[in-house]
Amino acid sequence: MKKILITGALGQIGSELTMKLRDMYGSNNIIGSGINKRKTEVTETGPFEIVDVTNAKEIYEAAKKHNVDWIVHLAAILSATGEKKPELAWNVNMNGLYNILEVARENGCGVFTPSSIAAFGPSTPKDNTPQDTLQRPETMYGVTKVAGELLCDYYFKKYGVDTRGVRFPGLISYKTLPGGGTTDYAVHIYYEALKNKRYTSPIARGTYMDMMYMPDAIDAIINLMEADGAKLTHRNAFNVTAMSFEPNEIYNEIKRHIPDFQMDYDVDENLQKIADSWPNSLNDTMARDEWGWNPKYDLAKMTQDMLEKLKTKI
Ligand code: VAH
Repeated sequence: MKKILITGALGQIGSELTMKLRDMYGSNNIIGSGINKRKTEVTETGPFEIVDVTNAKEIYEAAKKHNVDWIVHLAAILSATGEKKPELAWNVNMNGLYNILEVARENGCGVFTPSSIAAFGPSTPKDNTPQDTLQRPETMYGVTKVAGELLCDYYFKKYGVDTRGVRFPGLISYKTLPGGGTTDYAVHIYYEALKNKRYTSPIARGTYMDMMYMPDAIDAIINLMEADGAKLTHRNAFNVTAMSFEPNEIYNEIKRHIPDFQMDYDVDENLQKIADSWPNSLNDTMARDEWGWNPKYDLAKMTQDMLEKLKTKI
């Protein structure tokens, strides 16, 4: 039976992944952790540890106490916050990952940690971006993601640590708000459409970015972790995507459900500079071929579900 330690378990991905894995493997086998603790279903339905990933001892003690065989490492500083606080982003994203990999090496654990479309930069082919291509990101977040991919591959090749990851696009969900991302607009627009029937987009019309609904992201993590490692040619990290859209397209899809919804633009130049440096659309053929990646939600199906679920939440 898998015993899994999840860092960043109170975050946008962690809060949903922890509950899904507890349903699958039993609550006591899924240990949530975070830099602090607040009362949520994650802290109340199974083991939870206070872990600051920049403190190797805290990671080691949590991994040893629960005798885990996998670490899902989600704690990170995202792109927009990373540009405001680059030193913090380097410390959490790089030193935190190094600590996780060292604990995994010493304890024989596997490690899943996500990369991002942010691992690509302005010189990367923008459309149908290949799995193996130029990666020269110009954000601190992107630098930590490329370096993180290389570090995870190093630990696999040099020490045999079973490291796996995916390059996530923008993730959209209704349970836990994202924090500090460039793609957060694609979550906030749903809340504002329901609450105020108005939204001002910080991202310019025509700015395409890859996106994915959280249920598909959770399936990607679980399916890659469950995949037969012997059949993986790539490891860190797989391109995965479900859709690519620009603000006017998500606005029009929401408008199909809320006809008097209005949107205007007040472009945030810092966010726009980051968004412009990322691909328009990824090629995720390798993930489909090597471990059966197959997303279920497109923009229409996601919008239907997001609005339905948020109506009961707001
Ligand atoms: C961010 N949501 O905006 C994250 C993600 C692809 C973007 O890495 O920073």
